Amino acid sequence: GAEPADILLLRGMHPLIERTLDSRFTVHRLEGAADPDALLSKVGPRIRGLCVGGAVDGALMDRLPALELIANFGVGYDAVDAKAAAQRDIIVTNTPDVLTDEVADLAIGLVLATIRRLPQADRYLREGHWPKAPFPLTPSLRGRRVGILGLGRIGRAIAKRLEGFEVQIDYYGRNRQTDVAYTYHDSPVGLARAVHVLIVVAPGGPQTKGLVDAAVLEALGPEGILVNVARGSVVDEAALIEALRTGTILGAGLDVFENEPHVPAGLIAQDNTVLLPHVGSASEHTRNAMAQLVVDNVLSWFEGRGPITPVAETPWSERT
Ligand code: 8YV
Repeated sequence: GAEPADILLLRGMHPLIERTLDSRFTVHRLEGAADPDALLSKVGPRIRGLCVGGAVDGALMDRLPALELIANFGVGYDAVDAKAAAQRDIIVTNTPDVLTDEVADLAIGLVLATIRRLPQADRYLREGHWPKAPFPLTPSLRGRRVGILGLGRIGRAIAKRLEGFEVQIDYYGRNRQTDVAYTYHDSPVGLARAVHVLIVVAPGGPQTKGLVDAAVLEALGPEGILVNVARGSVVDEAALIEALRTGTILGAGLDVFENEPHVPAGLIAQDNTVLLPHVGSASEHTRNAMAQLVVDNVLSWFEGRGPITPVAETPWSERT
């Protein structure tokens, strides 16, 4: 039937996405173009689909007047201005569910790595200290209370895993959830005060910016561990560095940062941090599943069946 739709990629995407799009669509790539701006001016008016793993603002949308779909590789889409998309009748899709268990697994790993100081113990062995003296005793998860900041899909999967660890589970979110037995707190400070380990898994964006601030870290206290697998923006990084430096909290396990891939020297300098390069969903298995869902959204849309996983700001209802 009709000509294949024109799709734009701003950067290289997962090979499954690149391959499938190449076989079904006319794909334009901004990265590596001799003059990306000129390319955008030339093909922009024909672009109907955009696949991204990074920022998309209203200004870019305005250069793509025929754009119908923005397919985001990732469940978090704080870098995509979904309100601007909604105003322009553009659907945004993300990749929920397929990464939930992977990120929850990683969160548990990061909790244990941070509290039992696993990377530090590994370094201790490699540096040859073991024959001279045993590794210093560490804090423990035993008898601790764990708080989840943001009890969404991933937060619930983390809580479910924690049930097996026999720790008490508390949470904070915008609303109390009636179908869970975990203890609800109506503020981040209240949650932090009640727990020893605080796991941040709230979505990013302006609504949660700096939610974990100096007051929350103070409430978490000198035995407290902060773990963040959500977005760097949810934590006030400067306040966190200060809290780690002064012993206001005991340690932090971080998979995300305010200005990735740049990690402040103040975090790297601390021995009581475990720092990961944003790998929550980064297994071959899960990245394949995410890529497949991006592709499925694009195919479904351009075959006239609507998006599979539209975000809340751009709900889909069959237009009649
Ligand atoms: C990233 C993530 O999307 O799903 C999310 O929200 O943070 C990750 O899976 C990934 O780094 C791809 O950009």
